[in-house]
Amino acid sequence: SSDRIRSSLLRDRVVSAEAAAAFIQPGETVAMSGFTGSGYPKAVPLALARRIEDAHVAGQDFRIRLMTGASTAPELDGALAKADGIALRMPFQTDPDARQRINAGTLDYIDIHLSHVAQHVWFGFYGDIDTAVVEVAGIREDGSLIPSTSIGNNKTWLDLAKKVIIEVNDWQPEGIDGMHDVYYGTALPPHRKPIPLLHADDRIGETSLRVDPDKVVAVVRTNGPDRNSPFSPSDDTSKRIAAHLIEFLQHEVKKGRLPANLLPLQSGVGNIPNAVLAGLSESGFRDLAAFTEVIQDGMLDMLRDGVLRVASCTGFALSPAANEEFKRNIDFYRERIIMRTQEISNHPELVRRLGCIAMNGMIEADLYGNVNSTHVMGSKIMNGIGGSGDFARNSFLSIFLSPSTAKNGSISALVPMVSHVDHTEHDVSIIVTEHGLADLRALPPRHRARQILDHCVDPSYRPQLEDYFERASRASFGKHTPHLLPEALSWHQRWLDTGSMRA
Ligand code: 0RQ
Repeated sequence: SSDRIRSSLLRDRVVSAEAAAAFIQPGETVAMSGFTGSGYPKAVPLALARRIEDAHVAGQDFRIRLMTGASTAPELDGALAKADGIALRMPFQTDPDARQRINAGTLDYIDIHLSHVAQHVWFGFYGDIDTAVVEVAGIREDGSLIPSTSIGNNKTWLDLAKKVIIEVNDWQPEGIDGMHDVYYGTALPPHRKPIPLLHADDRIGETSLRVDPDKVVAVVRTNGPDRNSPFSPSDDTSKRIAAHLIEFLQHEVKKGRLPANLLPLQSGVGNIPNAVLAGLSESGFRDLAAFTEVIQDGMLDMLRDGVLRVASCTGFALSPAANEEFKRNIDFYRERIIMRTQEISNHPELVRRLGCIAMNGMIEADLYGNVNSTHVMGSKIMNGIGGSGDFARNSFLSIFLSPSTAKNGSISALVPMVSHVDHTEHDVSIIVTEHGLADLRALPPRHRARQILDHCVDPSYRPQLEDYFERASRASFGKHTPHLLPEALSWHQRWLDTGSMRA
């Protein structure tokens, strides 16, 4: 096929990954592409990790402050964490090596809403961006960049970085050209204007990213696959969670609170969201739309089967098989998928306007509907809040899905008080476990507790939670949101002490 680098100016900047990595200096703030394992740079981070290891062997200090769109892959987060090359990481990551260091207290991590990243950097909260490292699918004659399988914060990185390194990945489908919609209408307060997007499939921007060629210090050719998360088929628990949710959505349609083709779907990544998507297809829903961050296997299936008319996203998380399908039928998907910057894919203004149905996983929820998405036992971070808060607060329906227990039943996902709060009781409308669905809408706190006790908690923990609620309802200092403060977090402490939350 033809050369992906069609700008002669930028073709002259092609160098090896090692030569490109040499532009990055110790202490720099480096902003990279990548969102849930798609569209991240494949070669320069590995070369940088080797450079950092060499520096450490020579007794030199070499760490960077690393920003991305969201999670990346072993070749980026993994390699740089293993090399002890990251001083500070934001805004979201899922790498086991980085997680281990974060929880050991040796890697600083700032976990923020994904829609906040670009604007907080523009506001100057994070200082200067020294270097941007961005993967693209190609470079046009005029030097503009054809994004690859994620956009994330790339517009902001390219606009703000002092130096730019571009990776051109031949593995990405050339036919992806035209799928993107990069909005250049953002401004800083007090000069902001309404974002002119009224439907999930509106196009409001350009198909490529602009970059000042004078800032491009290196272009690197690569040919390597995205992370390709393996796909595990839905288990029984996921299917039961999905069935409760779908029954609820059908009920809402019958009541006239939702149209027959629902409202734009936002779906987190993982087994349970995949089961929900599969369940929607099987239940006869048609002509759906998605306004979401990540497209995973389930949404590709729905697009192919015509269940989903259109999907807006900023990145992908596909299995190897789904990735092949995506590349093979790229002309079909280009007509139905619109990729945006993450400040737009997750924009509160748009999520509120479109009235999304937000469906995300959680670690735990409490009697009153506060949700913890991030911290095990209140202190050990799992991944991060990601985009769940952007959608939870602003959606038409804010739904959280989880098995009722974790770690072989030694942990109840429904507890007296959450050990960390990401989504407050004010942001949560529905909680679903394999046992049932708690509808918290328009209910005061003690009625929300009743919903969770009656529908969500595992039977093996129900008497214990009933007992807490009953005693708290009698003895609490205030009766609005009853709690027994010395006991509120005792389930977590018991698990730390004994390995089980059971009394
Ligand atoms: O740990 O892998 O060590 O066994 O958490 O749990 O049940 O596989 O569920 O993959 O859906 O993850 C909240 C983490 C759920 C995820 C969370 C342990 C459990 C297991 C995974 P192991 P499951 P999921 C779109 C939206 C925030 C970001 C977000 C998440 C592991 O959904 O990161 O929503 N959400 N983004 O054992 C102790 C509990 C637990 C628990 C689960 N109560 N106590 N451990 N686990 N519940 C995407 C983006 O924003 C980019």
